[in-house]
Formats: sequence, C-alpha cells, structure tokens
Amino acid sequence: MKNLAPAIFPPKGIGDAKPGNEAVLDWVHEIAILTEPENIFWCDGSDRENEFLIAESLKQNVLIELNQDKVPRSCLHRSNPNDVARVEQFTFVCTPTKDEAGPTNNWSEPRETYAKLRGLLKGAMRGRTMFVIPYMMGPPDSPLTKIGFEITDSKYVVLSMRIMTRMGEIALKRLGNDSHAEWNRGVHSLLDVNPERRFICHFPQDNTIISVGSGYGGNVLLSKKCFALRIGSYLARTQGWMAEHMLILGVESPEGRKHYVAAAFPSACGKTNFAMLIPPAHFKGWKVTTVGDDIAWMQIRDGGLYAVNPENGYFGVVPGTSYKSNPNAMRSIAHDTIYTNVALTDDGDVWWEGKNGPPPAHAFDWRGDNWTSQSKEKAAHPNSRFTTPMRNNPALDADIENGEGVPISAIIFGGRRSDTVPLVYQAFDWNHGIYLGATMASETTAAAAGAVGRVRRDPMAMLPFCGYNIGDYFQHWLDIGKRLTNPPLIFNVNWFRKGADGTFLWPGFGENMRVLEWIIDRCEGHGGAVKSPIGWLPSPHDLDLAELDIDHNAVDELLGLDHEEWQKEIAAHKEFFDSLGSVVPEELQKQRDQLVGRFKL
Ligand code: OXD
Ligand code: MN
Repeated sequence: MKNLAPAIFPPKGIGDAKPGNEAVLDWVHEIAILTEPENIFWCDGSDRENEFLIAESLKQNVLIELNQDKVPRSCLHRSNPNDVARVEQFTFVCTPTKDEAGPTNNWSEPRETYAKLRGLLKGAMRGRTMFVIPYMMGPPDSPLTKIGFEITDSKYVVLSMRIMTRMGEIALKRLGNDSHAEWNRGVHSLLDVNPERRFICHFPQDNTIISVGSGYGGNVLLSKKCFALRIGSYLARTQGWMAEHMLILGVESPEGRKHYVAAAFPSACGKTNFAMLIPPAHFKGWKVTTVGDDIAWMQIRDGGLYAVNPENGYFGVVPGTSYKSNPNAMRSIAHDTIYTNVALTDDGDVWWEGKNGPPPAHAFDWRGDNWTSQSKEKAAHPNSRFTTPMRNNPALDADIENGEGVPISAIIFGGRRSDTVPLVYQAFDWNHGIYLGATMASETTAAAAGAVGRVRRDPMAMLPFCGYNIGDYFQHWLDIGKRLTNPPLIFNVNWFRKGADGTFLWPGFGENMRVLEWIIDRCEGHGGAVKSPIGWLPSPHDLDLAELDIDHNAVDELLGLDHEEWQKEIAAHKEFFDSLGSVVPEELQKQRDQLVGRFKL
C-alpha cells in the first residue's frame, strides 16, 4: 500500500516539541498505548521540521518531486484511487441521542462508536510514526480562535496541516498549561485505506474527532470540515457565535469605501474563484481582497456580524483553474504548493483539464498511468486539489490577522442551478434571508463521492457540515438575528443558469463584479430594485452591464421569474421541509406561506 510508509527517525532537535499541558500529554499517551506506534513525533511547525518531512516523504513515495524551476518548492501527492473525495455516507455525528444529530446527519451511538473505533485503531500504528500536530484556528489574538491537536500517522497530513493552519509553537503558547482549557482532540489513522474501514466520526459533546481509513484532505485534515465546521457549528451554537461554510471577501470602491461580504456556496461551486475575483477593466479602481475562501467564524459586535477566517491556507479544486478563470489562484499555486491527484508532465510540471495552453501530448494521469492527449479519461481527477498558503495570494486582505474580525455588510447564498433561480435577488429581511439559505439547492459536484449533477437541497451550504440538528441550526440563525441591531443584508446568487441551448447565460468569473457592485449599492442604500414574490430583483438597468458582450434576451432570462418553475420550486421547498420532519422552526414555515401568498397577489 503506497500510503503506508514505515517509521522515520528524525535527527536530534526535530520531532521533540512536547507540549507542557498535562491533559494533552495524557491523551497522547492513551492513544499511543492503543495504536502502538514505533515512535512519537511532536511537531513544532518549523522550517527545519518541514524540510525533513518533505525529504522523508519523497524517499518513501508519499510525495513526488516536481520540476523546481516550473513549480518551486512544490510536490505532487497521489491518493489511493479509492479515496479521492469526502465520504458523506461514512461521516457520523455521535451525539448522545439521534435527535441531537437530527435528520440530515448519519448518527451513531457514542459508546458503541468509540468501542468500534478503538478496535480498528488497536495496534494500527505498529512499525510507524505517530505525529502529534498542535494547531490554532483563527488569528492569534482573536476571541474566536480555538486550539486543536491532530494525531496522525500520515506525513501528507502533517505537511498539509502546516499549510492549512497556524501550526506548532504558536498553538502551544495560546493553549498554555491549564489542563481544563478547551481544545479539540483529533485522531487520524490511514489504517489500510480501505473503504470498508473508513469512518469520519464526530463527538461534539467531547470536542473529539476520530477519522480512520482515508487519506483524502476533506476527511483527514481534521481542522477543516471536521473541526472548523462540524464541531465548530456545535460550539458556535452553545457559545453564541456562528461557524459557516462561507468565503469572506473585501470590496473597495474607487472612492475608498470598503465592504466585506460572506458567501455560502456548496462545495466546488466557485467560492475560491469569487473570493479571489479580479474586477474587469470596466471597473477600474475597484479592488477585491480575500479574507477566506471556505470557512467563516462570526461573532456579534456592536449589533453587527464580524468574521474571521479560521484557516491559514486554501485546499481548492484544481481543474478549471487558469489565468482566465482565476489569475490570483494561479499565482498562489505557482510555488510552495502540494498538489493532489493532478497529472504529471514529462518535464516534471503539473497539468489539469482547463489549465492554460494546449494539453501535453503525453503525461502521467492522477493514478500515475500513461495518458495522452487522445485519452478519453481525464488526466487530473475532477476533485484534484491544491494545498497552498493563503500568504501566496496576491489579493490577500490586509485585515486577515485582525482578531476582532471584519464587519460583514452582506451575506450571499448561492448554488449551481441550471434553471429557476435568477442571477441575483435580495431577501426582504433577515428572517426571509434565512429562508433563502434554508431552501437553497445545488447540482452535486465531484467534491463528495456519489452522483454528479443531481439537484439537492443544501441549506446554507452546510448540509454535509452542520454538526447538530438542522432545525436547531435554523433556530440558531433566527436567534442570532434577534441580537443583531445592524444585520447584514442577505442575497441569493446563481452564476450557473443555462439557456434553452444548454449554455451558461452569464459569463461568471470576473464579471460577477457586476453583481457584487449591485449588492454593495443595496448595502449603501442606493441601487434600484423591483419587488417580486421571491425578493428584491434588479431590473436590467440596475446592473452595470457596460462593456459586457451579453444579449438582452439573456439578461431578461437571467433576471426573470418563471412562475411555473417557481411553483415546482416551492413544492420542492415543502418536500424538503417535510423530509426534515417536525424540526423546521415555525418561522420558516411561515416564510414559505408568505412566499406562496406573494405569488398569488
Ligand atoms: C471543500 C468542500 O473541500 O467543501 O472545501 O468539499
Ligand atoms: Mn468547502
């Protein structure tokens, strides 16, 4: 099994950053007794440690060297072909009762699950190294910041966590030696990378995650989906803040007025592209900056919502990334990046479908097999990924380390919908906005194992990531609203609407600036809109479409409401709420009745 490398023995001064916190030491001791590793490697996140681990990974084929002139300090990792995406069917929320996990999560009884996982982990690290990774989520001086530890037997995980989180000494310092301090316990073992022994289990009440049998990022970089979203959302509810699957971007007008917006789109629906948007030439003087591309932790301050990005790097979808679609991402991943499951060219460069330039005549595909430009199969896996430090991003926002967070003027929901849903519209108020989020839907993508292109409801893009009962989650949004005297405005967007010929009506990418400008106009109290049954809709002249090559009919279609399609849509909302049973708050049922009523006016 190519991922299962033998133990490594570092030279003195590497792998010995043992924390002083007794609670952490006791926990590590307990896991070591269970998994029986050859040795324990205490990570400190230093450059020296990183260089040592990269060298060992190259020796053991965990990483493949790339041409350092083409992609400096970057490597390629190939995951097991059976292990290329998040596995929602093997992801569990283990709350004391099934009700606490709710209708959208797989539930499993905590005591039995711990016992099953202990059985799988028994002796799992024999002959191998157990790494202990201390990490911090959030800027160093933020009240929102949290500490986690991940134990893993994968060097790929250690190297990736160093990019994705603030790892090592900085986390140990923040935690300190108080044995009652709050921190997340994460245990990961590759086992034998067998889909039959693959379980991603969350124990929110214990602030604990156990992930076995996978080496794919979304299942094993426990800081991300597991801690920052599933456990994070549970902690957020009990502690009165919000953990959301949202990008955060800053947008500054030529006059220097700056707003921040947070946007929830499902996996692989363009969050990274939107967060790194470059305004088209027509928007001279406008600047978009990135705070985060995937996760927002938000707190209430002065009656408004303030957000931090808990992460330190981007774990983004590679295919389709080009200088046309996302120049800032291309610049970010040009160096110091770990690529996973892309193709390798004969001159040691990386390649994927949608990259600039013609495809190479020959390459090794994501599995390492020969591939030619005539091959029918894709060279890069559709869910191949980059792991890159956020500091590589030329458009990184200046306030990324601001512990108070950035003030959020607008929240945007959006999915991938070929029909029905207009390019953009605005909710009437906070509670109506929650209804838009709760009923949003998207055509499924390769980010999760399973069928691609099926419309599924994905409330707030949190369906796979909400770590507790979705009804309580909706109620939490309603409760937060009661505490906001200056709430963000809420919008819905759909970049993916198609015409009768099956092609996209909207050009997307940088041109989304035109929609963003309307959103900012609305936040500032100007910007025209017409009242429609679903919310405030711009009419074509409310959007700045100058110097855009788009047909008038396409614009009408993009901003139009087809009443027949909406009757089906509202029926689908009802079906979705019915499928959740009695957990949906009364207020959201009321919102649906009002929507039905507005269509009858
Ligand atoms: C991701 C996802 O990897 O949402 O960000 O699947
Ligand atoms: Mn995501």
